[in-house]
Amino acid sequence: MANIAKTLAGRVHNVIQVAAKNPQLAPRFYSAAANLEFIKTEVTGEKKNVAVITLNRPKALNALCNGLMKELSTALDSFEKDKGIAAIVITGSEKAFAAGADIKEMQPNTYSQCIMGNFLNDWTRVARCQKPIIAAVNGYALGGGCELAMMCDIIYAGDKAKFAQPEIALGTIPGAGGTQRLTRVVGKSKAMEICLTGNMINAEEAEKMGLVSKVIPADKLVGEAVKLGEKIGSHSGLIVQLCKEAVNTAYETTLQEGLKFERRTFHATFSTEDRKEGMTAFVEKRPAKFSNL
Ligand code: CO8
Repeated sequence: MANIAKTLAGRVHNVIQVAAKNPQLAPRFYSAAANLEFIKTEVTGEKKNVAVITLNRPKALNALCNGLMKELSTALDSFEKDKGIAAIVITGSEKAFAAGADIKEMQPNTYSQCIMGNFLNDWTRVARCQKPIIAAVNGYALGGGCELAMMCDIIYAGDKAKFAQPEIALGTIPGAGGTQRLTRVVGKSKAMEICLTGNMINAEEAEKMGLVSKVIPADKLVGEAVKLGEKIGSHSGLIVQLCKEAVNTAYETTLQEGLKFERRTFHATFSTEDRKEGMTAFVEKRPAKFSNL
């Protein structure tokens, strides 16, 4: 505990020093940042409109314990409310995005405790976020780590990333999307093989099967994910939100219902100032200035 306090005090001190010398370079840390034990948060990008959440439990390869998931949910609550944030990046370390749910914490759980305590019910905050979330995956994304990445909207992988659903080797099955989201993304045969063997797949294979959208050298990964967040953030936040909802609807409904939802949402954009501004700016050959109205 004393070590954690010392590390946090050192980190805060360094941030204050950087900010004092170069205020424009200083990342915006949230007031609660000094109390975080399992994650780090920072606001970055040229316009300081991309939030980066770094899972920070190195000794356990970022295994997802209750404390970590609570801090992650709280950070998402605050970034979702923050009008200055356009996109969120979730990342880990070079060795591990997350090596799964914390097996040591789960080990004593009984069936009754899982049911009565609704285990994992509050671990899906990422999937409910209205703002776009990019997973920047370096190293291991195993079990719950892979599921956490799949709850995000876009996955960028470092070239050494490794994905797996190894729950089968622990005598259990994936509990937060490994049998469902993965199957929708990669198809039945591949998802079956991944879930029934627990085998790891590398970044290249993951890209080939559509699980990740890009493979990037490990040391450039977070920077590229932030750039992606900035690009998304250059558009209207209001329309980005509607567009995210429309793409997600493709996973939840039939093609006809989805197409109807898309068409109605498209029509609805015509009631917004940002649609008017976007098209007017094109016609007037100038950059659009969006207002989220
Ligand atoms: N839980 C708890 N501790 C872990 C975990 C984990 N999932 N993974 C690694 N650790 C710990 C190790 O116990 C070790 O701790 P210690 O030093 O105290 O012994 C430390 O991290 C370093 O790990 P290793 O020494 O094993 O490191 P290696 O480089 O030799 O191996 C591996 C790395 C291959 C990643 C290996 O650690 C491993 O196989 N880990 C377990 C992977 C796994 O089975 N994950 C699935 C867990 S079950 C699950 O995720 C259910 C999902 C539920 C939904 C979640 C929703 C978001």
